[in-house]
Formats: sequence, structure tokens, C-alpha cells
Amino acid sequence: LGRALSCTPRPACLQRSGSLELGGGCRAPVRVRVLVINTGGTIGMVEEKEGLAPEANKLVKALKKMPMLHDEVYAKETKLYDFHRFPDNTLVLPLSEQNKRIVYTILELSPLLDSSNMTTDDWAKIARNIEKYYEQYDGFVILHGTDTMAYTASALSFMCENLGKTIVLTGSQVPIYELRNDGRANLLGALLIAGQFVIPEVCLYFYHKLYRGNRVTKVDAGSFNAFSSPNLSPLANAEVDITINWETVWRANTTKKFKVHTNMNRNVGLLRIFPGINAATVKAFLHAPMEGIVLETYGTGNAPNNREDLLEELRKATERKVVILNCTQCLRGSVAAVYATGQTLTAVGVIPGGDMTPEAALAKLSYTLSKSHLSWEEKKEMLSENLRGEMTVVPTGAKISLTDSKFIQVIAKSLSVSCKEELEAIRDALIPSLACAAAKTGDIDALKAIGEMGGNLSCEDYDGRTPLHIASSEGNLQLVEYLLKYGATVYAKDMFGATPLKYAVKFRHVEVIQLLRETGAHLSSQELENIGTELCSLAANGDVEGLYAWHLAGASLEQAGYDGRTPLQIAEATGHVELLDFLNQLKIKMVMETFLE
Ligand code: ASN
Repeated sequence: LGRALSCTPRPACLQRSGSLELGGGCRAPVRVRVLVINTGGTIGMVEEKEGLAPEANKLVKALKKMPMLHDEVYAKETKLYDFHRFPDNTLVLPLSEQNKRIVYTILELSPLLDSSNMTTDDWAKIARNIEKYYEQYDGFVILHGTDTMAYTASALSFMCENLGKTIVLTGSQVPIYELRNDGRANLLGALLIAGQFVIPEVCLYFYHKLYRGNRVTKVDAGSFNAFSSPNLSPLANAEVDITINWETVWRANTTKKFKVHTNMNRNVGLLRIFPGINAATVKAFLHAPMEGIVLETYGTGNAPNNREDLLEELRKATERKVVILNCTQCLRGSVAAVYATGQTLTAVGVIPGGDMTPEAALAKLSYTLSKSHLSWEEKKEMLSENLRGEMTVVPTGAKISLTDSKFIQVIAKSLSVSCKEELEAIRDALIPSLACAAAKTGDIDALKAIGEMGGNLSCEDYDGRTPLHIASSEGNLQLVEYLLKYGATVYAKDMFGATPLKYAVKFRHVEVIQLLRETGAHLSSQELENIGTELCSLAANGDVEGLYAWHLAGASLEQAGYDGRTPLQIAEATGHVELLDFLNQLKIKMVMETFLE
């Protein structure tokens, strides 16, 4: 019998390695979807009579011929283009080292632009597309020209409120169609980051580095290494491994849903001080309709304090409620109250802009001044706050350092390590298990301590599960709320591709489902695929509670199971009164909603 069993043939479908892909042990790869919004830029440019210019409808065709950016065999085997499963212009990367399949769809904006032609309207167009497709994709890549990429990245960082997903801007210095180019590597790196990591920021990826978008500036017109983030180290380095500096990642710390703010104020500008600048020029620049300017000053924020004519123009402007934000002309460093020449500016009402780049400061002004419900004082206060990690805020109270942690110290001692790097390595190895264990027992104090020693509360354990996955499975509402307020992401997927919301549904924790939904959580396309049969099985068992949980999580209960019947048809067949009542009420509600729309 033993021999007979060992000879039992494997079902044919499990013998192929193609579409079922049992790589990485026996685990099917997690499929993720990325939306690429192509706005133009050198990456897709061709040489024309007048010089390089973007060409429409060319990029997808070219990418389909590049094996590193498109796996045609997989696309054919899985019938990627059939059954309208994915929109046209959908491509797929070869399987990643982390056993992920990144399926990406390219949305080409029209017209494609050299980024020098970009305006506030174009930022709004990009933002609206992100909002429109936010739930359908796991991450976003924006192809953009390098010339004004730092401006767009800064603007989008403010326009995207309560962001929970990764947005990566990238482009290139040489078109992707040329033999030697940086476009292929930049696009691949951006896709891998947007598809595999939840870094809830507007980022910029260029030449092996991921930066915070509102910290960068273009520093080189002729190098592949075109960007610099002078006042903040990169969020990630893509060398042999992709290393994310999780401690640097900015998190929204909110239970509010993602939305975009597109109505930016256009009456803003940049004014660079230079020796001998004319007061009449300053006066003209500050004239209505100007509402806010970034004043680019010398060194630590200094301007002449022996020029009464100039100071008088600045004073008159601030009295008229024109907001003036002080940023340094230096590439690195911050505005600080060091010199008398700097203090004079504060005296005439100029607001210190810390270590913000002029690009970020301009975007912040444009964003803040468009908040029409705020008073002038509130707007000025908002400008001094760190809204999206755009400036460095020196911590006030004592900060608990890694070496202050007794727990880590005891372990470090028993392992005889003392240097910072080794301490960090121990912390990073221990924290996921500790944090998940604390989440399991609902120990908020332990999680607080972990957070204070620099631990990332979105860390993943060996199964890819985060403390939020565990708190959601346990139905611990207070803990879920705590984690969300400390930047935990609702979009993390474990090794089965499941989100915290999926676990809350599985264990029917209604209040947790509601809170996660409020924060913008939704079931992923992979989680929604083929749920008809599961819903029908719940219906067959008369499981109203189970169906209600799915409904709350945003699943449509009208989906048919494998035999083509919907949960309602099954309820009718079994005659379960309570279930019929629930499904009928839901149907009436949906009809009413469609009618009211
Ligand atoms: N002029 C181009 C642009 O910004 C420069 C580039 O993308 N490298 O669109």
C-alpha cells in the first residue's frame, strides 16, 4: 500500500511550475499590483527636429520587449490579457526574490510633458488619478521628468493627506530606448519598492536610492546620480539587497482615510536674495496677488540688516498678511537664530523655514495657504509644523536611546556586544517577535516601550505578519486604535497575501473592521478574487454574521459561487428567514444608494 501511495501521480496542474509557481518552498507567490502614471520626461523621449521630446503610445510596446521589465511567458500562461482581468497596458515583472509577482499597469497621461512644462494643474491631475485608483493598487509609480521632479514630489507629499501606500516618483537622464540608459534600472527599482514595501510616503527613487520626496533637489544635470537629499539620509538603498531604513520612514499616525487636496494656492513664489538686490524688485515681487513667498537667504537664514529700504518692503508685506518663509540658499543646513542679520528678518515677521528645501517650502506654502477654513495665524502655525517630514524638528524632551533599554542591554551583555550597529541588529531581530507577542496579549505598555527604543510598530514577523494583523485577529479594538495612531499600516500583507482587515473579517470582529475601514483599509484584489464560493458557503450555513463581516469589509455579497448561484439564491433555496431578510435589506439599500447617486 505504501508503494502504491508513493506512486500516486501528482495532479497535472501541480506538476507545472509556471502559473501555479510553487517557488520559495511550497508557497504560491503573493501578487501585488502597481499603477504607473506616466507623465512624460526623458525616460520616454525620442529625438525630434527640435530636440528630445516625449512620444505617446510608445513606452508599453518597448517595455514588453524587455525581459527584466516584463515576463511574457508568465503573462501568456496566466492569461494576463484575457477575461478583462487586467486593463490593457498591463505588464508583469519576473518573480521577485521575495516571492512576489508585481503586475503593473501603465496609465499614460495626455499630453506627455517635458517636466519644465508642468504646472499646478498637472500636480492635481496626478493626485486625482492616485485617488481614483487608490483602492485598486498596492502602490504607485509616477514617471516624471527630472527637471521639476523635486517640485512635484514636494507638492504631492502635501496634497496626499493621510497617505497609507507607497508612491514613488522616478524618471531618467537618458531615454529608456537608448542602449546605455538609467531608465530601466530606475523603473525596475521603483516598481520593486512600490510593489513590495509599504512606505507610506511620496518618495523619489533615483540611481539606487529612495529619498523622501519633499527632501530632494536636483543637483546634477549630466550625471545618472542626479538627486540629493542634503538634510535627510535616504529611506532606502538598493544595492545587492534593498535595505529600508524603517526608522526614517514617515508615518501618518492617524485613523483618517486617505484623500487628496488639489486646490493649491497659486499666488506663491520664490525670491533669491543677492548682494545689492533692489528694493523696487522686492516690492514688485511682493505685490498683490502674491500671498506667500519663500525667501532664499544666505547661510543660516541671513539677509542684510543695514538695508532699511529692503526691510521696510518685507515688513509692509507681512503687515498685509503676505506670508514670508525663510529658507537657506545653501544646499545643506538649516535656518537658525545665530546672526543679527538673521534675527532682523524674524523681527519683520518672516517665518523661519528650518532645513526645508526651497521646493518643499514653496509646496508647503501653496498647500497651507489654500486651506481657506484656517485663519492667517493658524496658517502661519501650520507652516512652522512638520507636516510630512519635510523638516527636521529637534526633539525637546529626553529621548530614550537604544542603549537606555535595559532589555536590549541585558541581551547585548550576554552576547558580548556593545557597538551601536550590533545593538541595532539585535533590536531589529528581536522586535518583530516581541511586538507580535505583545499584540497577542494586548500589552500596550510593552508596545510603547518597543516604540520608544526605536522599534518599528509595522515590523513583520517570520510570517510577514505585523502587530496590526495580530490585534485585528484578536479583535482588540483599543490596541488596533493605538497601533494606527502610531503609524501601523493597514496595507501590510503577510506571506499569504492577507491584510489585517482579512483577519478581522475571518474572526468577525465588527468594530475592528469598522475602524480599519475608516482608516482606508480595503480588501486587496487578490483577497476579493473568487470569494463568491466562500460567501455562498456561508449562505448555505445560514451564517448571517459571517456574511455581515464581509459586507462591512467592502465585499459585494452579490458575487456568484462556483456553480453560478449568488448567496441570495442560496438563501432562497434553503429558506433561511433571517439570512433572506438581511440579504434583501442589503439589496434594497444598494438600489436606494444607486438611485440617490
Ligand atoms: N527635461 C527633462 C524633463 O524634466 C529632463 C529629464 O527628464 N531628465 O522632462
